[in-house]
Amino acid sequence: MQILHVSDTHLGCMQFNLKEREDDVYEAFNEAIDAAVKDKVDAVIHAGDIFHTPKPSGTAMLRLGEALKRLNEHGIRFFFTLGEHDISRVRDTPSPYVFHKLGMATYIGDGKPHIHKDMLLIGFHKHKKSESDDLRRKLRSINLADAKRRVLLLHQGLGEFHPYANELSMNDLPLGFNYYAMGHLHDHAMKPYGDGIVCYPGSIDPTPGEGIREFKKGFCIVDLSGSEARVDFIQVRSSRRHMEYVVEYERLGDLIKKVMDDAKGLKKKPLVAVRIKGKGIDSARIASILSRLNDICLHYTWEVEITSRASAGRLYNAKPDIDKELFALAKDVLANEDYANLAINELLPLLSDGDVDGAVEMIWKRFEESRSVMDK
Ligand SMILES: [Mn+2]
Repeated sequence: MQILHVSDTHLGCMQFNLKEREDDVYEAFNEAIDAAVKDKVDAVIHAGDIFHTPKPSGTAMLRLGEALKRLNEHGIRFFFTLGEHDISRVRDTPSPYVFHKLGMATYIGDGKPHIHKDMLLIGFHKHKKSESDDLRRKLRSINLADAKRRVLLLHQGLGEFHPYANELSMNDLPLGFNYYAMGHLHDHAMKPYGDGIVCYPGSIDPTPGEGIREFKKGFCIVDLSGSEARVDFIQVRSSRRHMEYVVEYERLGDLIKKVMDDAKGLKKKPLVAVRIKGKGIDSARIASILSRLNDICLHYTWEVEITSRASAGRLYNAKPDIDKELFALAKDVLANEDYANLAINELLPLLSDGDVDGAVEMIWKRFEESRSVMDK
C-alpha cells in the first residue's frame, strides 16, 4: 500500500502577479501527478489548499481536472480535504468539491470513515482557530474502524511544528493511525507520534507570503506496507531557483556579474532578493544598477539595511510586501488585529471582486457569530 501525499498546491497562485509563476505551480503539481502514475500509488491524498482562492480561475480548475482525469485513467483515486483557501466565506459549493460531485475525486473532509482497499481514511476540513475546541471534540470521538492501515487527514497548524500556527497540539491527535497526513504549513517537516508519523509535505512551490528565499519543495510518497510508515520526500525538480544575496553598497556593481554566473545553465530565470548594507545610500543609484538584473532574472526585490547608528538595524523595503503593508496600516487605524484581519483578509478580497452581496453576507455572519458569543 503506497500513497502520494501532497498539500498546499495553491493552484492558480501567481507570485508577484507573474504568469510564469502561475505556470511554475502547475508544473510542480504535474510532477506530483507524474510520480503518482509512475510509482503506481494506490491513492493520492491532498491535505487542502488545493486552489489559491475559493473562486479559482478557469485555468486552475482545468489543471486540476486534467490531473484527476489522468489519475482516473490509471485507476488512482484522489482523496482530499479543504483548506481555508478552498473555502469561501459565503455559502457556496467549494470549488474542489465540484470534482467530488462529478465522481472524479473523493472528498473525505467530512470526518466519516472511508475505506479504500485495506486502508481507513478519516479527514476533516479546515477548522478555524475559533473552532479548535469543536475539532478537538470530533477528534476525540473518532471510532477506529478495523483496518490494516489508518490515515488521518487534516489541514491545521500544530504548535509543535510552528509556534505561531498552533491551532492544535500533537496530543490532540488520536492515537492509532499509521500516518497523519497534514496540510497548512508550507515547509516540509515530520515527527513521529504514537505508532505513526505526522507529516507536512509543505507547499509545492513558494506562495506570495513566502517571499524570495531558498527552499526545498515537494511531496511525499508514503509506503504503508510494513508496520511502520516509510516516508520519501520527493523534491520538485522543475522549481524555479530563488537566490538571496547580502551585499555591501560599495560593491553593488560586482553583484550583477555574480548573479549572472549563478544563473548560468538554469532552465528558468531565477528570482533574486538583494539585501544591501552600507552608509550614504542613494536609492536611485541602486535602482539603476539593479535594473541590469532584468535580463538575468524573472523578478527581483531589494531592501536596504541602514547601518548608521541613528537607525541601526532598521530595514526598509524598496518593494514592500503590499499585503503585509496593508495589514499593518489597517491594524494601526483600527487598533485591533481581529478587525484588521476581517478588513484585509476577508472583506477586501470579496470587495475587490465586486462581490458586494458576499461582503454583506459575511459581515452579517460575523455579527451573528459575535452575538452568539456574547449570549454565552
Ligand atoms: Mn496553504
